[in-house]
Order: sequence, then structure tokens, then C-alpha cells
Amino acid sequence: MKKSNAARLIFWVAAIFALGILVRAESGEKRANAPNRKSAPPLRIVDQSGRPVVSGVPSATSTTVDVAVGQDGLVFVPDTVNISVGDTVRWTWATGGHSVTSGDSTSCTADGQFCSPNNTNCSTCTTSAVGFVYEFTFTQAGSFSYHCCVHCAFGMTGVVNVSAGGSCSWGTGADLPGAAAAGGIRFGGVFFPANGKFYAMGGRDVNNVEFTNPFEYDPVGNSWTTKAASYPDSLVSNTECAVANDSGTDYIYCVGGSQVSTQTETGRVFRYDPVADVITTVATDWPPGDASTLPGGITVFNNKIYILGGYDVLNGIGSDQIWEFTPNPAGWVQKSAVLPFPLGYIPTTTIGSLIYTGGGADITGGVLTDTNHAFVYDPVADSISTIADIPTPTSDVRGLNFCNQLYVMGGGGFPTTLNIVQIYDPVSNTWSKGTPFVNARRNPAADTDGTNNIWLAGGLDPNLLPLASTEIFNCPVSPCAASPTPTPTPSATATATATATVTGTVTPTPTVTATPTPCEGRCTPTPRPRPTPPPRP
Ligand SMILES: [Cu+2]
Repeated sequence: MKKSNAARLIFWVAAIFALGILVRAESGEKRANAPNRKSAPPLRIVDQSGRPVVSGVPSATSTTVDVAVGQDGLVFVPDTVNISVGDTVRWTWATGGHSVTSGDSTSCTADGQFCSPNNTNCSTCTTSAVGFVYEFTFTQAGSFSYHCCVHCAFGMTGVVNVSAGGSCSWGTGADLPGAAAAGGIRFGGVFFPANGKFYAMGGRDVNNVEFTNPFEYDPVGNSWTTKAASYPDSLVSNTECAVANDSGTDYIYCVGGSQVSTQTETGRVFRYDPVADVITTVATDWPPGDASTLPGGITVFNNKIYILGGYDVLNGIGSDQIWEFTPNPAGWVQKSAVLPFPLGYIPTTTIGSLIYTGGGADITGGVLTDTNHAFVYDPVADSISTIADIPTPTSDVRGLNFCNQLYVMGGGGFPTTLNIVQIYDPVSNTWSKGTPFVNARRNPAADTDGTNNIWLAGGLDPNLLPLASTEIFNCPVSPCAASPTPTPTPSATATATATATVTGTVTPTPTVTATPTPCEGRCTPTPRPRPTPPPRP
């Protein structure tokens, strides 16, 4: 039981008395705080091997853990279960009139990830009778809160901690350097496989002045460096970057961008060779950028760069266009397919031969609203269709391919900035939640090596303050093999990992006492008329 201190106990005793009649009327139970035990003999909870289960012991191989629902009061027994990816939790109703509903245990709201009796209409409170059995197999690592939809307010809550099997956890890296030491926003983030380093490209500082040089993070030394190479111009806010190869050399290609002071966008493309530390402008612009559009989602397939959607700042609308860039000879082609919905700031990645998206901002009359839209685009067939909606609307962060699943790291901001990790499994066409990070943020520099690390640096926090902090999701043992087949990884470390993550270190927020209100876009008087206030990209 989580209600341990005296004040809360007194409050809840009072609440139970006050609400007792109401609860009885709704649930049909005789007493709200002491369910009728005569209706069901106490369950003896055992695991699949017949061993008693007392605290939800994590399993070394894929297995099932039992939880009693409503036995010995308005509780789940055990209320905390620690398992590994691929394990199943089996809830058995010891008394009737309860539910198992995933979602926040404080606000008692359903999040639709799972619910009794059959994982449908989770926001509708459906209870089951004594003896009912509900099972759910957890295919993603993370911490999953759930509650009884009738008795959540009485503390009838539980949590399932699912380990990836590889002891992954969030940690804090060094803060951004130099001009970004007080925070930086509107980055393009890129991991560069050839040297194993991570780059924060473009973006701007707390005073809405665009950065002039790339920032390089060395994971080995946990250190940031400002590079010598300088950008060809100042229109580097909101640039989108990805790695492609030209004539045997890998480059970071950065597409488009904007500048606050001049309130302009560009379609200019430049490429950065991090090894030689040289930046070169690429001859062919991305056409929509020159027509005031910021690039939407960026990803690479078969050494071609794709831009999905975008934000037409001048006209205050989203784009539904899909563009393809070939490095040599450098050039852009607009594809025939269009997005089912025009969107900007779309989390996008490539998994196998398909491009997946989750979220993106609807832009109507200059007003941005995060959406649940999710698509799969086949760049070879040039065809696009919808996939399962991303559960929590979000936008304004890169989509990452981690272990062949789409990871959407926080993002949002229109209206809610997030620290949750939403994960799409293309095999099952389902979404789940990963382990959240600490500082909610959007438009950080974000990327992954695909197997062991995810980096988030800078970005805007929920109060629109620029962050300087770096958060790193690190898996010493890659969990990538865990999803297709259960791994023999000992899960003894799993418990500690989950706990440590939840209580993760709070990164110091940059002190921005005397700085002006951070501007997200065109903040100086707009030179061009537009019907609604500018959305400040
Ligand atoms: Cu209940």
C-alpha cells in the first residue's frame, strides 16, 4: 500500500465514510473498504511452476506472474510486479466489481494501453465478476501503472515494471558547451556512425540567436565540443539533418531552416564532414524551404534522404508533400504520394525498407496542435497508409529507430510537452510506453546508435525555457534481441534499473534570470502580414 503516512490515511478513512454509500450503490459491494470474502475463498497465488508468488518475482525466461484482484481489501496483491519483456501478468478476480485499467494512478485516468476484460474501450469503466481472469503480455520495457476504475481513488492501484532484459537506464550527460551553455533549442540531432559521435546541428540560444558552429558529443569522454567549421548562413533554426554517403564519404546533410531576426526560412542544403570538420553548401535547395516551409520529418532509406511534410510558416499551414534527395548528383524529387494529413514537425524514421511516422503537428491558420496520426510510407512503391495512432499526441522531435522499433522521445508542446517514450512495433502494429526520461522536452538534438544509446540534448522544456542538459538512455547490453525472442539475460538487475530510472537524477535547469522571454520563431514584428499570430517556429 502506498498510503502510508498518517495524514493521508485519515483523509482516506474520511473519504471512505463519505463515499461509502455512493460506492456501494455503484459497485454492488456490501462495504467499500472490506469486500465480502464469503463470496470467494482466498486465492492461493502460485506461478506456473506451482510456487507461491509473494512479490512478483522477475523471471529469467518468459513466464506468467499472478496478481489477485480485490483480495484482502481494495488492493492488487502484489501491487508491484517486476518482470521482463515477453512476460505475462495474469490477474484473477478474488472479488467482483473491479477492473484492471492501465493509466496514471494519481489522476486515475485510462491511457488505453491495456485493460480488462479485453483491452477495448479502456476509457469506459467495465468491471468483472469474481473468478474472472485477465492476462496481458508485456512486449516493451517500461513502467506501467494501472488501477481499478472503480476504486482507484481508494488506492486500488498497481504497477508492472518491465525490464528490457539488458539493464537499460536513463542517465545524465554533460551539458551543452560554449554558446549553448545556457541552453539551446530547435536543433537537428545526428549520430554519426563513422566516428561514433553525436551532433547537435543548427538551433539557437536563449536570446534567439542562431548558433554558428556544430556541437559534438563524445560518448566515450562524456564531453561536448564546439567545432571549428561554421554554417554557411544564420538560417539554421529548425534545420533537419541526416547522414548520407557521397562517393564513399559519409556526411551529415542538413536541410532547410529559419532565422528568428529576419523571420525567414530557407531551402538551402549544406553538408558537414565531421571527420574533416568541414561544412560545404550543396548546390540544390529543397524547394519548399525557399517557399517559406520548414522541413517536417527527416529520414534516410537506401542512401536517399526523405522529408515528409513540413510547416509553411508564411501561410500558417502544414504540408502533405514528400520529397526525396539523392546525394550524387545532388537533387530533389517530389514523390507522387502525399501524407493523409498535412503535418509539420513529424517524428519519422526508417525501419527496414519502410518509413514510419508517429504524431506531427496539425497547422491550421498558424495554430499548431499535436496529433495522433501515424503513417507508413513505402519509398519504393511510393505509397502511404495509416498505422495505429500514436496514443499520446506529440510532435517536434525526431523519430528514432531503436531495435527496429520507432521511438518517439517526448516532444509535443502543442499544448503539452512530454517526457514519455512512445514505442511503435511494426511487427504487431501496436504502441507501448518505454521508460520516461526526466526533463520533458521538444526539439532537442535527438538520435540513437540504434542498439545501445539514445541521446537527447537541449530543447524546450514545458515552460518554454531552453535546456542545456543532456539525457542518455544507455543499455550496456543491447535489448534489441529481446523483442523477437526472449533472451537468457538475467533479470536480477532489472528491478534496480526500473527503480533507478523512476527516481532519476534531476538535471539542473539552466538559470535564465535576465534573459528575454524565449522566442520560438518569428518574434520580432512580422514583415509579412498573416491572419493569425505567428506560431513561433
Ligand atoms: Cu475495484
